[in-house]
Amino acid sequence: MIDNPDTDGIAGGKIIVVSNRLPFVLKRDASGNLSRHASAGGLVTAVAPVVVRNKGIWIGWPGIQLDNPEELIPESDPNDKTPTAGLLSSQVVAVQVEPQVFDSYYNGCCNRTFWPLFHSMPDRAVFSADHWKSYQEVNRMFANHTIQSLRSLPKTEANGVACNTPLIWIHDYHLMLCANTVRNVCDEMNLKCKIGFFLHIPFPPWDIFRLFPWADEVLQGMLGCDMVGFHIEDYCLNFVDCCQRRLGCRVDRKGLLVEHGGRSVRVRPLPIGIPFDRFVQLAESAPAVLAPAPAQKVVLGVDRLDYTKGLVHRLRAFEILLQKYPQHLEKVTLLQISVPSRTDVKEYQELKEEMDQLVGRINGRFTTPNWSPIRYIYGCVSQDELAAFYRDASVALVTPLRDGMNLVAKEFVACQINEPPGVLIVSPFAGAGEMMHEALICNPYEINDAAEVIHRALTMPEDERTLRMNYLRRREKTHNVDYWMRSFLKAMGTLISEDGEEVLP
Ligand code: GDG
Repeated sequence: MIDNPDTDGIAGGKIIVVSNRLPFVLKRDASGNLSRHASAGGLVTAVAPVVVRNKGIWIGWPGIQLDNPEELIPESDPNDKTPTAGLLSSQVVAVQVEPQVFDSYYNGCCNRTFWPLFHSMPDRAVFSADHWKSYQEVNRMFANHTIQSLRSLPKTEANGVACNTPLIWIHDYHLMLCANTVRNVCDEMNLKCKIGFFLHIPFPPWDIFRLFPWADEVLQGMLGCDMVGFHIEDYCLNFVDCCQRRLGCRVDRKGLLVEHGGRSVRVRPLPIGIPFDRFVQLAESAPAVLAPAPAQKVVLGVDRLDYTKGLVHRLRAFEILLQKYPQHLEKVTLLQISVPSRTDVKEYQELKEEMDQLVGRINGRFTTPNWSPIRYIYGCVSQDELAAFYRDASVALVTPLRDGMNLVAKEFVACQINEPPGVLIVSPFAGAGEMMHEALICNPYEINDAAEVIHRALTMPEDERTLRMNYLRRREKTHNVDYWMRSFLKAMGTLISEDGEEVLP
């Protein structure tokens, strides 16, 4: 397979990426001027450079209300070092949505319905016909922009021939209806395209999914694609199962295929990776920020402040550890970084309150004149600081109650460049727990056992730590974010081989 710098192996066609957010955030200064601000994350790191090189298009919400639809998006700064450097404003389509509709779509349907439901927490899910109407409307808007972009692409020499077919890649639970609309319009207008979708969160089992009152439409929306990708096989099987039971589709569980509307839709596990080498470089150059006293150990947690991440359970487990194993008193600190998230949503405000109280209670219980058990950062740290934390921590606690993949587990192992290395603890309910077998696996609901696992990590012999970490690092280095991108193109049948042939999915 080639890594052609001109085409990235995309067989002749252009790529159009569609995601809720653009790969950068727009901000307006006091004089009203707009500027771009980097947004981190696997999607941007992997996909933005491909869109730049391929002269593709990115469609998304810009993060603010523009003055009018014609207001120009600024070009990227010539000194820009982020993955979106060189992404021309002509390659960016900013989707503008009326604030009230956006709120109902985003804070309502996306974050109060799909997010808890797809993380198998139905008690937290709100089912509202108004939110659903906004979701449909916003998905239609994204689909219309996608069709306009498709029509604006220059005609290729052999228009309509498979190798020149444009590729549309839609992302995540915000846009599950988009593909079907795009496909229907393309069929009517005889426009050729291939459509792929990737879900970054889990796809729930049938018994949970069926609770959603408009479940048919969600499945039909996704089945507008040629290929639907998930992080792991379990989510693929859940999706296939739901298509069969809800829509009566013929399915092939082994081959992961769903027959729908006379087409065969491929379903594929495509576990996301990280820019491994970039994290290694950061870890090599980042100055130390933790200045622990000799023989002090840091147990690290890094998460958006989200109820799926198991933060309350984690703090309770740490409290039990200190109570049961007093040898860790004054020797071990839990450093928890909690990035503010979805602060407009009630559940998130309540979680913040609960965490504040719990940290206060545990610190009040154990703190001595020279030591506090928990250092709690409610905010965001820089990439350099994050890499230094990952590098210098003895243990990383990645214990979500449910998580599509979890990139923190992967970033931690990439940054573990010191000898002897630390220990990763990961929940089996994260996609990462499915594949990072050499980590210590810990059920976050069982807080007594979780305390035992943390103790085991803190007392693990050096040779065992090294052995486990070597395996973990080797896998993440190979299965990095570029590998993920290539796997997606291959699954779409759009990756060309060295002899110029398309690589069949
Ligand atoms: C969704 C799915 C899936 C965190 N704190 C800081 C910071 N971060 C960065 C981490 C990491 C990212 O945020 C978090 O990624 P996760 O994967 O852990 O979680 P979600 O945000 O929930 O992502 C998830 C992912 O999509 C990709 O498909 O793995 O399952 O839920 O990259 O480094 N970055 C900086 N400062 C911080 O304080 N700079």
